Amino acid sequence: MQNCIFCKIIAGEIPSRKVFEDERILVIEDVTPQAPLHLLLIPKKHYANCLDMDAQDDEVTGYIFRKAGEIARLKGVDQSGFRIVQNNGAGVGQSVFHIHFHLLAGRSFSWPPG
Ligand code: DGP
Repeated sequence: MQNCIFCKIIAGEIPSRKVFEDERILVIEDVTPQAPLHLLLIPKKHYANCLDMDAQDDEVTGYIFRKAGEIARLKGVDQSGFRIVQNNGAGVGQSVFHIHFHLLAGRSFSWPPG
């Protein structure tokens, strides 16, 4: 999608620090990390957020969660714990309207989230 920063990163038009990539998803380091480990798991297909998904998108979200677990293990945060966050709407902090999942780890986290 034109003017989507994550589509441009996926297309290689904007550089990123890549952690994993395959035909379905891209995993990169967040440019403004909020924890010692802060990754973004991004489906390559553009949709804004949960509100924009249809049935054919069901599979990729399960895939992302499984990959998040694999990456957490590889990064050594599986035992200490990690948080997955996905914002839907500007009112709760979504700033990039191409769905993505934050994987955060490496510090203590409070609940409820702020
Ligand atoms: P959200 O607020 O949930 O939409 O998260 C968007 C995240 O994307 C935010 O943590 C900052 C990150 N981000 C924005 N622009 C870029 C970029 O150009 N490169 C990378 N790696 N991350 C970006």
